[in-house]
Amino acid sequence: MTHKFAKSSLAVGLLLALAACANQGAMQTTAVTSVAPTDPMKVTVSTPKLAAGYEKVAAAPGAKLYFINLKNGDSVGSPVTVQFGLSGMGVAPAGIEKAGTGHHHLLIDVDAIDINAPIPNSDQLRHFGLGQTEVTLPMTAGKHTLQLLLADQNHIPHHPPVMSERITITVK
Ligand SMILES: [Cu+2]
Repeated sequence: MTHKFAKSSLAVGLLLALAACANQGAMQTTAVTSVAPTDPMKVTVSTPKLAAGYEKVAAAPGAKLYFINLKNGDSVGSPVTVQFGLSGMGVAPAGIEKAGTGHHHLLIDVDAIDINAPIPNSDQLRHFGLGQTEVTLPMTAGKHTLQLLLADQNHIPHHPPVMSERITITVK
């Protein structure tokens, strides 16, 4: 009986400790979400077909693109590792036509984009045509916006577009 009592008071103690941790976690989360969200990028209205008649690849319903290791308001050192998360669709290299797939693009400090055209290729619009799902980049100090955009075998965004949230990070 005594033994049983000791066991249950230990369990209560553990529960209290867990509750205290959970509370602390909630308070920290509140502090982080007080960072103002980054203004969304200006995006053209997606059309199922391009002017030239090209039929866009359909996005899977509910597909989500997101940053695995970064969130809005993070401060990081250079080089910056960015991990690309995708759920509901698959990754395929550029040039490979397969339903429900695409490859990643990382948009750095991009304020506007035409999603009814192939994504241009530049230091600000980086293609991961081999099917890569992360990159480590040297970045200049200061604030930068990052956003992910999925595109098909021809670098044309899906319909509707599969985009991540746009986030701002500070590079120390
Ligand atoms: Cu591309």
